[in-house]
Formats: sequence, structure tokens, C-alpha cells
Amino acid sequence: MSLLTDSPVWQSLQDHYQTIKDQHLREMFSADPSRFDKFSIKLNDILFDYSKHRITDETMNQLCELARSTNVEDWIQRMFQGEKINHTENRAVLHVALRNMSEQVIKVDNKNVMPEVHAVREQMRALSEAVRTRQWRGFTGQPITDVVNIGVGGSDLGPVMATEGLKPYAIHDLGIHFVSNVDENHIWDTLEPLKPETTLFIIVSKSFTTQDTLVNANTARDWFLKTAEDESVLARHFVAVTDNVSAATGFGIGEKNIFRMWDWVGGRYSLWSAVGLSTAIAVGMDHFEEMLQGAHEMDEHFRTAPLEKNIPVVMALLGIWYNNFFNTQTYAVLPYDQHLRYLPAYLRQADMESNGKSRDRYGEQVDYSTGPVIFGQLGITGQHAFYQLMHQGTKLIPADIIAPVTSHHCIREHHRILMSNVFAQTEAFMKGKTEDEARAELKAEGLSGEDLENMLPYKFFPGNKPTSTILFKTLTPKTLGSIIAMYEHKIFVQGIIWNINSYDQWGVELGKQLAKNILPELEGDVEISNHDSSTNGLINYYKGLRPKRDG
Ligand code: G6Q
Repeated sequence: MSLLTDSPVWQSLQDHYQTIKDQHLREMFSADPSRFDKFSIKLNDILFDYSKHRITDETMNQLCELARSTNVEDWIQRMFQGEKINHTENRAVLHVALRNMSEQVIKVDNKNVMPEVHAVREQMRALSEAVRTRQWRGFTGQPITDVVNIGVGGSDLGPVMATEGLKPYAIHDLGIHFVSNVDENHIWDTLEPLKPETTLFIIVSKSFTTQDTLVNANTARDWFLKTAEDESVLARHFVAVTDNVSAATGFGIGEKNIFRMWDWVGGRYSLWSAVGLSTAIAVGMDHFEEMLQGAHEMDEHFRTAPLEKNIPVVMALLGIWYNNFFNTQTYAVLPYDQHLRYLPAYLRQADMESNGKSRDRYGEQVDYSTGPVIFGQLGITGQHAFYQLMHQGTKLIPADIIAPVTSHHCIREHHRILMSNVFAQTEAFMKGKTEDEARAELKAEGLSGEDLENMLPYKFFPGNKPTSTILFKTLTPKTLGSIIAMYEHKIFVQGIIWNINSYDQWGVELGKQLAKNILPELEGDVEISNHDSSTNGLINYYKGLRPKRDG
């Protein structure tokens, strides 16, 4: 047994689970009319309602005790103080410094990082304003009409999500595009309608060694030079965001056009840095800084609120309650705001790459389940697709339902209809439909006798499906910043309790290494035989069928 599963509080939670597991949320709500007041937290315009979870006061007391016994409060301070808590890479974890809007000094290796952070923010402001005001001109003197962000993973998903999230704040005659896939269809489809004279590329790669990004960047460069025919004008069309300045200058990007990031920013936590440059260009630096402000306010809440009233901590504890005691395997993220459509994909990386670990901080194999499978989609789309399994399937899937009180537009009754679905789904997940209710409905529909009895088993829903509902006024830059920071900190707290390092990602290395070995084997026609029979068979099938031009 590990220290965690052997601990008295863990054992006690296991016993407590036995008393809760058969209780229905319906009964819990009837027994305690104050559940909503008790189990909801407000921060600015964000309401976090967790009353529809299979918890009691005792559950929350014990879960908070778990957080205390695993020193969560201490770890929070360690992160904010720039301690090298990413121990396998010997790095601090300081995305909070990127959105530190206070005067507070944040140090890494005894050096205050804030002056550099501010300098890069100013550099972002200058570039984004020059592009937005049409002062940044391409090599023919025409203004930039399209910006293409080339990056992958953490250098792509954040800006994709935030640019879409803040679409109502964007200027509409500027195209913002994202190329991440090494599949040439992605860059082909993106560049086909664009003109080199009016396109600005942002090459985003913390390492500047990521194959996918470098291949796409080289293709973009070729595409551009085919028209421009002059490398000296590259500076007007290519900028880079990286921690590897020499590699970026080697690519041909002048130092003035390089935006620094730092090794204390993890890729999937980097959207607050110059990695968010495409978003800043789209919505303007003032709005980008409002997003930072929203994140900062969540950081302050996380750093200072008591565990019981701390939104990210409570979210983390609820996740652990299901993951480790109810043995759920998944967690759904269901936004009801069209502009949050990329949030599930963003959180899938943030959560699964961070907490998809099975060795603890001492290098020992864990004997408990860690990060869940995160999935999701716009809730309204999901309702017509996979919610069936959530309502009546055999799996228990806790979910977050996220919705704005008002939309940016006001067209007919759209938003009210949307919100009626939000409330209906959280209620349906919780209450289900009892056998008696289903029977009464079938009777009202005119069924009786054997016909009614035959239909009855299919018509009732067990309910008792837990959800959190996160409501906010409107999806402003500030609210978006707060929501993302809230999830980042939830992930952090879970990592601390599971005693894993949420900030490395060694598991993604193996595939990259093997791909490097396989790439030369794809040249020529020689049959490959040094792998297992499946891999050999697949490679040889590919080599046999591919058109000659690829050889
Ligand atoms: C994120 C991961 C990963 C990374 C990409 C891109 O935390 O480390 O998704 O962001 O592999 O890396 P580069 O920015 O170095 O190209």
C-alpha cells in the first residue's frame, strides 16, 4: 500500500463511500433544503454550484482533510514562490507569473522574472497594435490581412481555444489561422486562399525542435519565398515565440522578431505568454490583459481562500471522490457557449497530459487511479449525441456544465432556449425519472396492460448522475481567464494529492523517438523486417501503395 491509500483519511473516505454510494441525490435534496447555499461558491460573476454531487457535509469535511493531510496549502505556496516543483525537469512552474498583475515580485533562482514578463508583454502590445492598425506592412507595402499561427500541442491548443472564446472582441477583417498538423492537408488548406504579400506567420515552439512545427514552418517559408523571392523581407512576415532563440535565428527570424518564453512555463500552461500572440492580435492587447487579470484574480482566490471555499480545490476534491472512490474513469466537460467549443479539447490536453501519470514523486508505481479520461463537446450538441450513454448507459460520468447568463447577441429567444436546456440537463442527470413517473407518463399517453409493462423498463432513468454547474455573466476576456486558471489549479491540486508530477510529459517521448527511427526506413523500396510483424506489415503495405513522388 502507498502512503496515500494507507493513510487514515483515505481509509476513512473508503468507509464513508460505503455509506454514500447507495444514497440518491433526490433524497439528499429533500433532506436538506439548504444544499444549494451550502454547496455553491461565488467568485466575481462566476457561480460554482456543486450541490448536485453525491456528497454530504461529512464527505466535504473528509475530502478537505485529505487535502490538508497531503499538504495542498503548502504546495500552493511552493508553486507561487517559484520552487522547482517540476522535479523531473528541475523547473519551476510559474504560469502564474505570466498573469501576475500585481506588484508582487516572483523569483526563479533568486532572480525576479517579472521585468522580463513585462517586457515581452510590451513587445506583444507593439506588434499586435501595429498589425491591427494596419501599420505593419508586408514586403509590397500592403497591410497584413491574415495571421497564421504555426505550432502544435501547447503551442496551438491554448491560442486556438482563447481566440475562439473571445471572438466577439476580435476585429473581423483580420483572418487568424492555426496550423498544427504535419499532415500537409492542414497547411495546404490554410494557405490556399491566402496571399504571401499580406500574411504574417507566427512560429510558436518553446523548444524550436518540434518536427511537426518545423516542417510546417519550412513549408510556409517556401510558400512565401516563391512569391517574395527575397530572404531579406522574411522579417516582415515571420516572427517566432520560443525559448530557443538561436534555433529561431538559425531559421532566419531576426532577434527583434523573437518573443521569449521561459523554461518555467509548461507548453500546456503557456497561453498566457507570447504563445497567446495570435489571440492578442485578434482581440487587442487590452483584452488580452483583461484575460490575464481574470486569471490573476482566480490565482489570488486559489492562493488565499480556505480549502472549503476554494473553487479549484473543491473541484479537484470532487474529481478525486469519483475517480478514486466511485472508480469512475471519465469526466465530461460540457460548455453551453458556442465560443467555448474548443474548451474540451484544450482541457483534454491540460488535464490528461498533466495527470496521466503512474509513477509518484518518489518514482514508485502508484496503487490508485490518477487522471481521468477527459472528454466533451458543446453541451447542446452532446445532448443530441452522447448524453444518452450518460443518462442510461452503464457508466457513471461526472460532468461540468458551463454556461453564460447572457450571450453577446440577443436574437429572438435563442439564449433562453439554450439555458432551459442547461437547467433541464443538470436536473435530469440528478433526478432521473422514477418507475412511477414513467408509468404515469405512459398511462397519460394511452398505454396500458402488457404494452405499458413492456415499454416501462426503457422509460425510466436512474438519475443520481453528478454534475457541477458553472454559470457566469458573459464570456468576457476576464471570465475566460478565470475559468481557464480555475481548471489549471484543479489539475495542480489533484496532482499534489496523487503525489505525481503534473508538469512533465515523458510518455509522449517514445512515439517521437520511434518515428525518428522509422522515417529513414520509409525511403526507397527495400522491404522492412526489423520490427514486429504488424509494424513491418504496415510499413511495407504503405511502401507498396504510395505514389512514387513520395518515395
Ligand atoms: C505541453 C507539451 C506539448 C508541447 C508541444 C509543442 O505541455 O509539452 O504539447 O507544447 O509538443 O512543443 P514546442 O512548443 O516545444 O514546439
